Amino acid sequence: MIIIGEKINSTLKAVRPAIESYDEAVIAGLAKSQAEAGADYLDVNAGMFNQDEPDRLEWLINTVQSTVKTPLAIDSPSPAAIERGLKANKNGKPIVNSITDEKKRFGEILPLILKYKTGVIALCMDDSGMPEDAKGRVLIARSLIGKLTKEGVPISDIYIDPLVRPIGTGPHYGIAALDTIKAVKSEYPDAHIACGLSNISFGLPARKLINQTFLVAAMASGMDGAILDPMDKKIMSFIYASEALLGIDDYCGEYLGRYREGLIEF
Ligand code: THG
Repeated sequence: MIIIGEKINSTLKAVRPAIESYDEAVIAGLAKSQAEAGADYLDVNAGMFNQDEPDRLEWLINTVQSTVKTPLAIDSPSPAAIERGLKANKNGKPIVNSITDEKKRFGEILPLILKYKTGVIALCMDDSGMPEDAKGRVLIARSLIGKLTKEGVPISDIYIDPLVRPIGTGPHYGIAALDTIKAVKSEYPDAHIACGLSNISFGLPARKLINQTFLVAAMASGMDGAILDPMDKKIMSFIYASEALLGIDDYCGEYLGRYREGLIEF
């Protein structure tokens, strides 16, 4: 599983004030703990700072890079903020989070992906919005993968986000995401999936139970990447157990290793 650590995000109540006050220790701490917990990428988001977003994002990235070498997922819909982030980047090949099939956004963000040769998370939405069902989402995934690869983006640099929406607001949202993952992964085995997991449980009690259960179903459907909290030992344990069960952890080597390190919790 490709783990994208979600904690350096200005929408989080505990994190926003640290960005507001340029508190390097808090951000560096989140970077270090997520990297040590097994994050492959660190998501960085300064979206709450509106017109100040490019400056704040640049500061976040410089702060992260002074602490860890983990590559970044630059989380913004704004081309100006994304480009500032890409210019500041020194931590290896980043992922742009995210592009969509909306005409304007696609046209503005594609040149950045090509210029900086980045990976890209592509959301299954277009100018008519977010399709309710998997059928509509898969059509958009196909359109995005077709256009991106035609422009020269390697398929293995594309991470399809199937859109995870709260099951509390629509009973079909779990299946819509799972069926999108299955269809995209069977049609494009070399593309990746990147899901924001915790949206699924928004508004419900015992959210972690829903997140964990959804994670297992999504991995069984072919999900190979997720944006989540890598410091959450239980969700990480579910990942290692699922990989062992799905035959993508040879002889349960990773599972056993994590167990010996005391990292398996249930
Ligand atoms: N897809 C893509 N990118 C994304 C998302 C997605 N980026 C943002 C988001 N969704 C994923 N990131 C987070 C970061 C933190 C939390 C959830 C998602 C989180 N939320 C708690 C909650 O909602 O209760 C805590 C809130 C708080 O403390 O303020 O921790 O889907 N491509």
